[in-house]
Amino acid sequence: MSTKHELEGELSLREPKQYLVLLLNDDYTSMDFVIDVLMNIFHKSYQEAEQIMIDVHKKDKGVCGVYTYEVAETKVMQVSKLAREQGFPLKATLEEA
Ligand code: TYC
Repeated sequence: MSTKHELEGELSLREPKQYLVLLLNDDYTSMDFVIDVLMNIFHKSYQEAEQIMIDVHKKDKGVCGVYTYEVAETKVMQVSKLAREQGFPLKATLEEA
């Protein structure tokens, strides 16, 4: 019989670490642009995207997905690039899951 600790050790050898991508609220990015970002970069449905956007707007940040480091980092950069191109200050960050 393996202990919980041993099982966690085995899992960490097999599975890559996971990272949360968090979207941050600001006063200038339009709600429609945030919904577009969530649909196009994070592959959310319109309904999910609208709910996440409202959550971030009210609570200042919110999770838009959980990915391996490289994928999470790419999403953060895609958000910055698209926001910069459209003149919005929208930012996303990474957090270890
Ligand atoms: N607070 C923004 C507004 O009122 C909307 C917004 C929501 C901006 C989520 C960023 O991550 C964000 N227009």
